[in-house]
Amino acid sequence: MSQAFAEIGKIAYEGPESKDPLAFKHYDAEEVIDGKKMRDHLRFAAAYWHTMRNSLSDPFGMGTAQMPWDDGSESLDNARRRVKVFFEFLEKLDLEYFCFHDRDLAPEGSSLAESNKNLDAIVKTLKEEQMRREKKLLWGTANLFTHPRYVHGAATSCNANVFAFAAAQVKKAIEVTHELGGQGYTFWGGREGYSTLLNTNMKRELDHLAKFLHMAVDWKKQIGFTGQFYIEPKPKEPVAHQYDSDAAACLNFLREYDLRDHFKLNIEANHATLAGHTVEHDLTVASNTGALGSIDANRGNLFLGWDTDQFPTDIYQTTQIMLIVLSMGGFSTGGLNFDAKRRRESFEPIDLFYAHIAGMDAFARGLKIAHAIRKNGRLDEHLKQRYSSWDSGIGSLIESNEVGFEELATYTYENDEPVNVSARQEMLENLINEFI
Ligand code: XUL
Ligand code: CO
Repeated sequence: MSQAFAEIGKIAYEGPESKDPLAFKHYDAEEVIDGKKMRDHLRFAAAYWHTMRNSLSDPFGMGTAQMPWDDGSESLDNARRRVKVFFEFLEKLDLEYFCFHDRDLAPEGSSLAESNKNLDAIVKTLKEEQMRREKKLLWGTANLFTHPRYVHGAATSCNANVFAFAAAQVKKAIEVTHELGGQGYTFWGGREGYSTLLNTNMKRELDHLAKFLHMAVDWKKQIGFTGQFYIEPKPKEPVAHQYDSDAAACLNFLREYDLRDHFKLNIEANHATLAGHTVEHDLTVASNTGALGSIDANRGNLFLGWDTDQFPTDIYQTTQIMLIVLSMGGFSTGGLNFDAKRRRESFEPIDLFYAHIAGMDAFARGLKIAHAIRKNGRLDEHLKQRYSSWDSGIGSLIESNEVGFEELATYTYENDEPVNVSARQEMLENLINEFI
């Protein structure tokens, strides 16, 4: 097959002075920052569902994306062609990783057996392309939300037969992820939640979800898959109340059901903001307990109340994200997956390149800025100073469990009213701006 993006060559790093929109201005994969190549800090992945399968439709209008390589059919030939186009794309952008849902890759058949056969056929091509182009699978997942059978959810469905079907589908998706050398597997609870409590036994549904995940852990062990399992929080959409609403809710669920050791979180920026948090909030909640595994890199829109999945081009946000990633010592199995789509108005194939270049450059800058802030040390020093009352005296006695209410009452009787110091928020925001 001739190239799908014949007029586009390999995207090169040309530096900040370049005016070429098809060049990297900041992402220099081989540049070493803090002892590690940029590519290894950032571990960029493309999302198959957005890159190859998103027609850019919205609730009011049909798809606009031009995909000259796609004949719109559900044939296996068409599915194979897409895989080849995808790997050409990864190669030209020097994207090392990718992620997929089972049903993005291959058409759903009229039975599970047929669906699995379709999947096997496409995975064969994918594996060949993966070897040939030296690409890696960051994580795989199963689509448990598009088909009408999942109308009431999958693992949390009121219908036990649907639970069984979902289990069979996930079993296969984990096997395929394993076969492709996947470094992780993500559970995003697409319809695991409810619209009204009038018809919902929440406790029973959550028990079932936990059972489902325990079965997945068992299966993973049985087949020897050593990749990391992730849960991806999202508070709403498609249903009004999704159970895995944010990082804290997921961690609570995992602990309650004795699953914490087997899962980390895949935090998506736009999901955090839908939950009413900043992305750095959810990343910090996860990272505090060693559970920050991977990131779905995108951003939301202040003026639209849904998951707009925009490309992450806000340098302020990429800086904040990279500050957290650097302070946890970097990714191990995870990375930055562009779970992002072009605007419906950006419908030409070349926009796929512009969009990913924009996201990669924004994260490269975020990485450089975050590293400079850390190296400079003033932000860290301020944080250290702010909590210095805990480093000696009464603070250290509290932290080392040497005092209780009685001693603290005596201490307070004997001392004056506490004196507070300003939090200096604006000064610190300006400090960040100094580096941007
Ligand atoms: C949906 C979403 C998913 C997951 C994978 O909002 O983010 O694409 O990342 O199922
Ligand atoms: Co996502």
